[in-house]
Amino acid sequence: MAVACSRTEQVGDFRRASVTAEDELTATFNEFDNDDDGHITVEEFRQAMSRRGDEVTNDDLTSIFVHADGDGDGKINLEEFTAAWNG
Ligand SMILES: [Ca+2]
Ligand SMILES: [Ca+2]
Repeated sequence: MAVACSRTEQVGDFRRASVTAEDELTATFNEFDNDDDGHITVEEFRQAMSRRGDEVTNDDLTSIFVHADGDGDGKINLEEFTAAWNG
């Protein structure tokens, strides 16, 4: 667990953006959710981070999704995204 936590902090740079308001978070979620199906997939997340100029490795993505995917369906919905973003 300690390894997972430190790993998440390492890859947590995307949280640096000063997005705190719920509507801004929703806008960010929609930016990540490329096909607007209400879920962010690993591939959508990778592409969104790339658009922001942050390349993430598969290991990083796995760590982020393990951390953020509360119900374990392999995708991140707005509720999970909000919870993960707020740490
Ligand atoms: Ca999607
Ligand atoms: Ca999920």
